[in-house]
Amino acid sequence: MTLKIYFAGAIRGGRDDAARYHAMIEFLRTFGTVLTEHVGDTKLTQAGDDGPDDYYIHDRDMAWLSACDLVVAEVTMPSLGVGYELGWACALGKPVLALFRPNPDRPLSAMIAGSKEIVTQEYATLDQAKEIIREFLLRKNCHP
Ligand code: 6K6
Repeated sequence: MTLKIYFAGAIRGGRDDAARYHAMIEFLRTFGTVLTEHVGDTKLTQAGDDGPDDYYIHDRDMAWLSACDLVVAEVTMPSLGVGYELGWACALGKPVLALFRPNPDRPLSAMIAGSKEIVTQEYATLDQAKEIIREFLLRKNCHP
């Protein structure tokens, strides 16, 4: 059965990291299906919309979150939506990897960094992020 991956990254929180999300999603696609590919769409703006309304987006994303095998999140750009998704992912018992680029001006929320359910890993380069993702997935017995 194909691995179902839920990738979370900021949308209304800010799109500065959209190209990074895109590259991570491309890498994750070598392991399985990424249910939330639109998060890495570099044409999707902070103000844009890809669904009829917010209720539709929320319910569709929650259905994908319930259906996924695991969650990978890029949490450097603070996002209420990503925080909400990670809280639900933990409540649903999904394995969660959170990738974070350290920045002295803006430390990661203690609710993510201090969660025992969330595996938080710091990285600097995309290659490092890919290696972290690969190790996390292999530990979950997921192979390319
Ligand atoms: C697109 C651009 C601006 O608003 C949108 C609405 N479209 C969304 N489509 C799909 N997923 C969304 C959307 N808005 C938020 N999400 C989910 O929340 C994604 O799965 C992201 O991981 C997360 C981003 O939350 P915010 O608070 O940064 O928007």
